[in-house]
Amino acid sequence: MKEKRFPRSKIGWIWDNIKGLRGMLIIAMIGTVLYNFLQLTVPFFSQLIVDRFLTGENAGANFDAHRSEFYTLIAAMIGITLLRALIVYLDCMAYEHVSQRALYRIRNFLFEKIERQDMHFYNEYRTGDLMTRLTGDLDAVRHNIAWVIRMIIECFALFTAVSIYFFSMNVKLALCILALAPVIFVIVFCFRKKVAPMHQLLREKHAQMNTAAQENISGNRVVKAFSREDHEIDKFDQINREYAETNKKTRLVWVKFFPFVETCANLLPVVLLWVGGTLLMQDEMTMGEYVAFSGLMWAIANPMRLLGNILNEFQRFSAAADKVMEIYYSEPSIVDAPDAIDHPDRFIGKVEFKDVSFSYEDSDLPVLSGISFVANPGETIAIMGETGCGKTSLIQLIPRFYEPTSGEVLVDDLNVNTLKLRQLRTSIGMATQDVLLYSDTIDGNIAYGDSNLTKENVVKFARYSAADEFVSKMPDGYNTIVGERGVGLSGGQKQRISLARALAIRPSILILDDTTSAVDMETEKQIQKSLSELDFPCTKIIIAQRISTTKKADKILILQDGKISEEGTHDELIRKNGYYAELVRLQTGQEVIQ
Ligand code: DGT
Ligand code: MG
Repeated sequence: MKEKRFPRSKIGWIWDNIKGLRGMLIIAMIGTVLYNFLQLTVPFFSQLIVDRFLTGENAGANFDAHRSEFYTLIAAMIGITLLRALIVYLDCMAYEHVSQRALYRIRNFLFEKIERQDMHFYNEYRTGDLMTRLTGDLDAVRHNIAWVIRMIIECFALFTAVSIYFFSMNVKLALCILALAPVIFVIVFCFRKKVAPMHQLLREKHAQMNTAAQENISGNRVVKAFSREDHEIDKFDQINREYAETNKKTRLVWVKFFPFVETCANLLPVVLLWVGGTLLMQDEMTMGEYVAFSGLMWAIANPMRLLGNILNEFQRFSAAADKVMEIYYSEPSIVDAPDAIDHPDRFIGKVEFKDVSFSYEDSDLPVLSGISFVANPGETIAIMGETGCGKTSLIQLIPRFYEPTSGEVLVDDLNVNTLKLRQLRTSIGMATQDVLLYSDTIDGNIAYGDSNLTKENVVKFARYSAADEFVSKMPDGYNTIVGERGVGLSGGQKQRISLARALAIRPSILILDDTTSAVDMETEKQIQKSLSELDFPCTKIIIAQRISTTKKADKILILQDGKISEEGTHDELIRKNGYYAELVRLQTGQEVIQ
């Protein structure tokens, strides 16, 4: 897998995202060190008590003479234990707070990034994969702040504190015990090398599973229409199985290494008994010290055992962070030019293509070549042509969804790439070929581009698009909630809502991509009449298949294989006796039969 380069390292990136919370995180880290050092106080006091009051030469006499000291030590042990519990509690809260805030921030930032991306981005990334980045991957990042960082400090602090304490008590025994540490490091290093690619693979499988689920849920109608439920269930089962297998394999990597670590950890008490016992017998250490060593043996063993787990989680974070940072640092290629022209006034609505050629970034095939035409303010331009000839691609160049490979697209005689995207796009009302409505009320959907739109205006635009009639018949009228992608509405109804939505922003340029294809002839006529009587100036660019839609246009463009093959009014094109005339013959023939 190729290594991605980002402007910041993963830790630097987290650091950037906890701005304002850094103080709290540092205090939390100090807290972790503190409560781990406090762990040593109990064995330390135990050592004192054992040596003075339980096993020393004058133990009995000491106990009688310094009874209050004995109780003070016991009380101190209880007090410190309680204090430690309090610090652990506050510490966990602080880590949780910092990690949740960072998660919130990064998620909002990512969402904004995704929202502002261009079409190319959406062609490249699948919804399920993006969703995985926004949820599972980000949670791995949060877990890294809340748990992994804390555990690393905890292990390190505990190990260091205990090592210092051990050395202060008995250097020989401390050396013998810590001699095992390098072995652990070698094991853990080998483990890291093995497990890192596993986590990357696991993360990919997770995204694939989410993509499969998402595509199936949103495409459930197609699945049902073709009775492909069993096939889809089998397909999902396969992906799910691969994910589960990869998950298991990743977990099993540690299981292979674990026995070695466990053997080292289990050897610690043996070393203690052997070396410590010998030293005890040779009077080179006291019984209290032996008890302290024994009581703290876990503090050496536990970090050893935990290291694998920590590393595992860190690798999970690392794989997830790569994916999150890829979006975090991605930049759309279509953005405002640094010296973009400010155009706060309403556009007059002149659209001009000057020798425009275009192909999609991911393929070399030319989609449009040498396109030139002018749509004067207020005119209606119709674009016709067989499927796949480049009609949708052409109109997408006007709001700069894509950029031409060569040539210029101008609005009001200004090249669109010199305009501010926001000003350009809010001047264009677009009803796309693939209608997408939001899970909202019909009212909310129509007023999508202008949330201050009054109720009367919503109705007015619905009338323009011949939607009022069917909407007002619905039990909840304009308050009817439509499901995702407009479930609950017919194709023609969705198109009419989408047309009302495009009109509601009173655009200078209205672009309709096959918007009345699913509407009956009668309703279409009604819509055309409304469109010619709009109460605001508007240039209309209409893609359609029906002659009845395009007949009255000021200019009809016929696209063939990405080139304009015919251009003119209805009468002119009939006289030309080309593709358009043939279309008229074909369609009017059909209309007569109807
Ligand atoms: P329609 O809607 O079926 O009547 O067809 P048009 O005329 O709207 O065709 P259009 O512009 O969608 O597609 C023109 C060509 O470009 C066609 O060969 C498919 C290809 N194409 C469309 N969208 C993309 C895209 O996002 N990426 C790539 N690589 N090719 C695309
Ligand atoms: Mg199209």
